[in-house]
Amino acid sequence: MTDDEKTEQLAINTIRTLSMDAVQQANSGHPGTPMSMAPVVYCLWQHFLRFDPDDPIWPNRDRFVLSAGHASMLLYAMLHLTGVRAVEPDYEIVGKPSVSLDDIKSFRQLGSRCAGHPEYRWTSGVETTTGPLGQGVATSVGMAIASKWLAARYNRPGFELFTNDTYALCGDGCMMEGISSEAASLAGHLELDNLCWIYDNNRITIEGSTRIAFRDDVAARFLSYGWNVTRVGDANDLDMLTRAFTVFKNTADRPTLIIVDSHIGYGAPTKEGTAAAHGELLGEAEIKATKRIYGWPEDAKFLVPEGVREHFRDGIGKREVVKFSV
Ligand SMILES: Cc1ncc(C[n+]2csc(CCOP(=O)(O)OP(=O)(O)O)c2C)c(N)n1
Ligand SMILES: [Mg+2]
Repeated sequence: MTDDEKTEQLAINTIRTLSMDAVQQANSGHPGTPMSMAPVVYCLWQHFLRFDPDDPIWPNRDRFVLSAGHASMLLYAMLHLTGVRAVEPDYEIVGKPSVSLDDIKSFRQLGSRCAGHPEYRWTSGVETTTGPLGQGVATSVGMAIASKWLAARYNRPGFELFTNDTYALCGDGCMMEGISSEAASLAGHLELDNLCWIYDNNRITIEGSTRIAFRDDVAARFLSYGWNVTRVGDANDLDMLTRAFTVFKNTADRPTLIIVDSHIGYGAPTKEGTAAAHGELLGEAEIKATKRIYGWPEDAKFLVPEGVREHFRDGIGKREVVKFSV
């Protein structure tokens, strides 16, 4: 492994371990999906998302929607590690972090910025409230339409004010909900090439295998809606993830669905791939064993190793973004 690859893994494992520790401390929550989707969100935020942590409300930012709202620690960990700033309700920027380490330590407690599910206008950097499955992906279609409308109305040659993309991360539950079908159908019809959904194809939901209740061929379904469909066979494969996001960026006239195969609770020796990793605590012993597998100090809690925040600052924090004032 090169030094860069080591730092990437360190950053990804920080997202995972913060999520595991927060759920354990809260005595409730959903650790499994943040653990498996950490590389996906890492790759997207660090290498593609045009989003300035210092100014999380500039109008032409890319939107990230966590439609699988139960995996909220994934988003809180990203907001913390990338140093997103808090914004006041009147939309004046203030200097405080949106999510501090203390907020993460008080995950799911009354008044915490890290509520069980992401809340819009409660935690800066959260683009829309999610939790009811299907809702986030549906909202993302509206966001993509809004961006197209603004571009059609205001962009002029050489003055492209609105060029942003919208990404949404969803799971099996979102795909089961009827609202995702309606919204995806409309997105295909409108040829929203500024819209990318990432489907966490882990074949597990709250009650067990998806075999119990769901047998859609999701790829075929989305092809019939007129979407571009691509696959990543392993959620840990950063090269294939990069390729998939690049395919999205290079695709015109249709939205893109990236189907990512993953193992919920990745790394947990007895719970990986099981419904237990969806919404139950891992437990102290399993957490220690998982940390050992990650090469992490097994007794450390809420650890952000040196270099991780700097790594994000040098990636997403430095990306050139074209801004304008309103
Ligand atoms: C409309 C709706 N119905 C039920 C729930 C309760 N619920 C939360 S997560 C979940 C299972 C989701 O499974 P999946 O999307 O596959 O997520 P994963 O377990 O893979 O993280 C359910 C049924 C909900 N949040 N919204
Ligand atoms: Mg699932």
